[in-house]
Amino acid sequence: MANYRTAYAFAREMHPKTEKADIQYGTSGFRTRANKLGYVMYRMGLLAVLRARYKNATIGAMITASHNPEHDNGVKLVDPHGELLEQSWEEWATKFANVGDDQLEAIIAEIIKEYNIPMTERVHIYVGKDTRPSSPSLAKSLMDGVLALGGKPVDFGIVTTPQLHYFVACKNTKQEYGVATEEGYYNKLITAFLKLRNNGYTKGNYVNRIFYDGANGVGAKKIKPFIERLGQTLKIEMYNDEGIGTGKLNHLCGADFVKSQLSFPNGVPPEQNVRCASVDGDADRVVYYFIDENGQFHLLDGDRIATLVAGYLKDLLSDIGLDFNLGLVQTAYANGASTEYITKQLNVPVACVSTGVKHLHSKALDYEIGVYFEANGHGTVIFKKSVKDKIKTILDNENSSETQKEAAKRLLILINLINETVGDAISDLLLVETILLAKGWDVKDWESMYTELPNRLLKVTVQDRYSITTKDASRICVTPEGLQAEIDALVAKYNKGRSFVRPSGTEDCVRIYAEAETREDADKLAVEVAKKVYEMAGGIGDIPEIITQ
Ligand code: G16
Repeated sequence: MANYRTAYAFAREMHPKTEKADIQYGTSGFRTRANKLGYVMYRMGLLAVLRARYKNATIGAMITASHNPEHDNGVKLVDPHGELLEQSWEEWATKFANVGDDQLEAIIAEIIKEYNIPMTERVHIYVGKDTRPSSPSLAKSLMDGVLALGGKPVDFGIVTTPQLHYFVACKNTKQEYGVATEEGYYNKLITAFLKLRNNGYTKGNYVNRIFYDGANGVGAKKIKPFIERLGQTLKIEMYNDEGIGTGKLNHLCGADFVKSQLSFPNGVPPEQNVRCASVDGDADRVVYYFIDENGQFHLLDGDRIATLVAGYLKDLLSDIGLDFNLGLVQTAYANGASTEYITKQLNVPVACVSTGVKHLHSKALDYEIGVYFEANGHGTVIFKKSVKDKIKTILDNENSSETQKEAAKRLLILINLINETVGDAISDLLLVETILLAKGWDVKDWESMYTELPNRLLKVTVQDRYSITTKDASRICVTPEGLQAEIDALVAKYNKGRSFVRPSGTEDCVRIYAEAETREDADKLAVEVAKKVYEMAGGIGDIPEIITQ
């Protein structure tokens, strides 16, 4: 009792609620202007301790606003296996953030009663932060909350989001997943990667050289141990590594910029046919791209990574001679051509879920091997323990052929290269490089797997983005009434047209997606739908148009 009374008193004194407007635990935790978040962080520190005690495990808290501009910040909580906070607790997070200072004591008592939470354990909360100038003070607020309820904050300093997820998984598996340190993370990935390259690092059209855009964030800092230790096996040329506080984080660079603007990021030299990769502000997504001999930009996004990975896993499994229930999870943003390729060419079932890693991750758990990727480059692969165990038996079985054993060995190493806890830009990049080398492919070979339908993303600012509600994994707009019928009418004008709209969970805007048979049509459809949203959902500011860089 004394514990949370102290927390309550401390909150009033040190971290009073400063904002009147409610805030919601969205697609990826809380995310807004950094100067509005002090008390929210403190309260998430409290909630993290309660969650850790309830689960009798270490919980993580990552302070980041990922792809958002530098002035924003945010926090997402990480559950015991390294996955995102369970959805039923998101409601508690939202309640905790929005109650008045004088109601905080009551809500702590309510959650303790509801879950019968023992208040004696001294639980650990792992805290990580990105490179935003606001992150240190927000981390301090969060750790104040942890301490106030008698938890023990463990500050990992500046790390990528996937590193923090990895640390939490390591700790809660008693280091079975790996060693819960940065060095442990580097060792695990680098060892696996080098083993997979020990037969050489060039083959066919594959060249062991890439350009890497660090988005002027933590992804630039944390690629350095890889650059040093991979040496000639993969020559990574890094760009966009500006210092902290320069205002350049994600500015005209990074995965989100490249994906949404369909253009080269600032700072990366446009050398013809060189594979380039951009990560986002907390290095949990990656997209590839290149510029061809005609100066044409080509994007290889999360859909392309998903198809490459799923196809390669199928090949390995067929060499091993084992048949597992392999499935792929996408969102409505997945290009229609990728879904068709996966279902028809790869014969892999595809599920479509709402945007947000949490939705994809939990759906992927339905499969023995679940591959999930959002088109924006966020994704990974999850393997059931029974799958890993069965693959190991191939190695031990004297009747297994050399081909079977080789493929089984390779797959087990590949699993160590993959960060199964969450999408990880660096791990995904190393995975892509491994597969391209194995196939002897350059970017053009990779791109030729299927022909993508041209598509366009746009944003519209409206008075209240939550006035847009959707269903069927965001593919149908429910309100404002009549908007879906208007979208349907616009889509019908274009060959292979498809479009949907949804409120962003990370930015104050409505997102528009459109695809069609030609680039011109995809762009036109996107603008027409965006204008409809602007008209019918209370648009503010500029009327949407395509701005090419
Ligand atoms: C977060 C989520 C992603 C989601 C993205 C955009 O990414 O982790 O799953 O796709 O936001 O979400 P929205 O369209 O709702 O703004 P990140 O990389 O920003 O953390």
